[in-house]
Amino acid sequence: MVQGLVTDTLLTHSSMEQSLPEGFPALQNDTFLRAARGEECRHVPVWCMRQAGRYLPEFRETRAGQDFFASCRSPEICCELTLQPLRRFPLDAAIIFSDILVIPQALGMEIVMEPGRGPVFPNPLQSPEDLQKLKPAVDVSQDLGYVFQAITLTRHKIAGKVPLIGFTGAPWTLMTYMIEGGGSATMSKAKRWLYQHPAASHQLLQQLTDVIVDYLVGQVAAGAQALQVFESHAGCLGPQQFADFSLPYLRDISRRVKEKLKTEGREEVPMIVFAKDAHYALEDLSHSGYEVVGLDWTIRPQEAREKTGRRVTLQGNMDPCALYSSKENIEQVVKNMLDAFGRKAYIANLGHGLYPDMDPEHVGAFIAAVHKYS
Ligand code: 1CP
Repeated sequence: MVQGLVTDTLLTHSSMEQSLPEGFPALQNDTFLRAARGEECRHVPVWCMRQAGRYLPEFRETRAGQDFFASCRSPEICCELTLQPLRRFPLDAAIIFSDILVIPQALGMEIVMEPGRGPVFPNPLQSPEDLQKLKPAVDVSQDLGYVFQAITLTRHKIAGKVPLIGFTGAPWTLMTYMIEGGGSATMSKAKRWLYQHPAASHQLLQQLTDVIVDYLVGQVAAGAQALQVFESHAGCLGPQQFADFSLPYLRDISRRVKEKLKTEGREEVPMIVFAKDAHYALEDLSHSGYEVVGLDWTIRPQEAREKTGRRVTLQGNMDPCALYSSKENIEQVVKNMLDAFGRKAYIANLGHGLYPDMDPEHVGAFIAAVHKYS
């Protein structure tokens, strides 16, 4: 009886600790953070975009029968899904399980996850008048507090093994989903806005930027040790449209997040910008206030280094589909990649996320090869 009471008290005490964004266990592996800051490292750090994903049988099991956004709203499920890849692989960072579309949701838009099709907005934005339907202001601690709770719980449970990355979608990428109503090959509806309704487009991008800044600061307050901004749909913009509708907001985000963290007396965390297929913007991105620039696989490492100089750390960029090749080939591709990037100011990763049909053993071969050749 007494034993039971003692155990109950201990449990309550430890679960209380895990709900507070303080008293986190000491970090044991800071290789990823050191590389992000351009400091000397013992080895090249490695993580994979979408490492918490459907290619893992344990992920499919945990997610089974659950609505996707219900999973996103459960700190316990997010924590479990985030930790799963760490149990299998010697990764140097974890990324919190969530989704970029939680922001349009917080702005009042309905989203359903259709199996086989992905996220769908039943009522996408059709004309500038529809902007009035969005919530004029988002209180991130109220509307996205469940993400912060997931981060805090996960940072405790990770037990200092590796740093935890928080993330967001960038304004343009979120705008494409809000207008297209889901994935799209051309993004022509969203791009039509840029040409026909530039003022309304800027209004929407600014509104998203304001939410994103608070959201990222909230993630750091909750325990995130680095932040990645996903501009996944940069590729459908040309250089001029990127300069007009993406870059100014990416810059605003890094500047304001850093400023706010400073004002609130919080430690600055490294920020990563991943603008997929935006080769033409690499030089500008290296001046945009992010410590790390993520690369997709369509750019040569040497060219990326030339365009970004020594201003930033580079992250990437193996073609995810190389994981369909033999383990021997994966090793060779990784060795070539490390030789080409060099081992300083570099974080090994894929050029985009893992796909559901990828073999976890080949993911393991990728990670092992980075360790072997670094
Ligand atoms: O049921 C499921 O598990 C659905 C698959 C899935 C997963 C695993 C979706 C739906 N989202 C996620 C998690 C997720 N999404 C993470 C988790 C952390 C990790 O990386 O391990 C992250 C970082 C994201 C970010 C995300 N969501 C992006 C940016 C990254 C990228 O891939 O470019 C984008 C574009 C999305 C939208 C989204 N969410 C899900 C799908 C299938 C899509 C793409 C839809 C489309 O454009 O067609």
